[in-house]
Amino acid sequence: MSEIRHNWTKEEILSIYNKPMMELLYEAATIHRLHHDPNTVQVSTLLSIKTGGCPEDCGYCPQAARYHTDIEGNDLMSVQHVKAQALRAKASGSSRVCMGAAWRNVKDGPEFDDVLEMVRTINKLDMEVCCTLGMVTENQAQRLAEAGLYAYNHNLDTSEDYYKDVISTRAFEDRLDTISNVRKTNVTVCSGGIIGMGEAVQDRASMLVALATLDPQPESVPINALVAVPGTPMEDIEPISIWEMIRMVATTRIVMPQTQVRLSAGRTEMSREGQAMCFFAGANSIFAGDKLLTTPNPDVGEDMKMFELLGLNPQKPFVKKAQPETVEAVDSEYKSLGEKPKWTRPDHKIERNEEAKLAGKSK
Ligand code: SAM
Ligand code: DTB
Ligand code: SF4
Repeated sequence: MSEIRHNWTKEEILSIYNKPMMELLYEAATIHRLHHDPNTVQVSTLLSIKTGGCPEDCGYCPQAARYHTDIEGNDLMSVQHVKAQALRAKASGSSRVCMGAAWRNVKDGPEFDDVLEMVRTINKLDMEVCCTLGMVTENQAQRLAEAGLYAYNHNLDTSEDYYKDVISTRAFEDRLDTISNVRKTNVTVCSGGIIGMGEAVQDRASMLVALATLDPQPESVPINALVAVPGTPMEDIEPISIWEMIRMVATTRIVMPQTQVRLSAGRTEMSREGQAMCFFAGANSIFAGDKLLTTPNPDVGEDMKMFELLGLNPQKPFVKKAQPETVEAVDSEYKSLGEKPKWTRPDHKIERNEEAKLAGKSK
């Protein structure tokens, strides 16, 4: 086993990222094999339990209320609907369900109580449950843990520097604070980012420094390619090349050897050969199902054909960590505190975000 290092520097990571491709692939694949079965890839299913209408201004996101995108927003899904979708996901080979909500942060109340019930319900189906609900306090993270949450997704998304060019309604520090709140529980941490938002390679390296120097490192790191959605501030950004995705996956694998590296958004633009290179370079998870949260994703049947072609097997649930126990609502040790947490709101002006917000008004 190679050692887990928590003192990576940006220069070291950049020099890995920029290695000749064949050396980078060889090194990443070698480390991958020391820690993981190279023929196993986890299949997760995303469920958008609350779509659109988000008060944040994330420049990449079609769900921000202020931009003029075509997505159909809706209220929180019912527990029964979530259960039915989870059963479908399980039947099609998924071992994990990730529920996403277009919220800035979790607020105590009936909606959060419903989400806790969704977590209990899916955990009882013997699937790994992940949530991505925005910022959470320590008490909220504890309540999710008690319900049986396996993972919490909260991406750093980019470097601390570039974050200021992407989002003005919260700060990079808020993301780290939420991750640290989750870390105080037995819920595993899923945190990664997006490439292809106009950031420099240096920003990608800085983001990896921020993730790899966490101790412990995140159990899961999603690498998304920007899906440039019309109406968002990033609608006109040119797509990145597959080689950048491969370099990013390989570098992530090398600096975080034990982590599940997720080949996340952007797969509709990738060939099978491109995805195979990503699996070779250390990616060992995908999101399956014809939709991510709001944007298209490859058809699950096509993905299963790709698995067959490459001799890949879907990973069983709870291979990396035991299934958490579910505590019922009536037996809960952690009650709602009704906190009004002071998450920041820097509110600096980001030109392209302002333009995208105003654009629809003149249409
Ligand atoms: N609102 C919560 C939050 O922001 O943490 C959870 C949902 S949010 C949609 C989850 C993640 O989706 C973001 O952190 C971002 O990495 C990813 N995402 C959103 N829009 C994307 C896009 N257009 N392309 C790629 N990834 C995107
Ligand atoms: C992550 O890193 N990627 C997923 C999951 N975590 C929640 C979300 C991708 C969303 C892509 C844009 C959309 O479909 O709205
Ligand atoms: Fe809201 Fe999350 Fe989208 Fe940002 S990424 S606008 S917080 S749903």
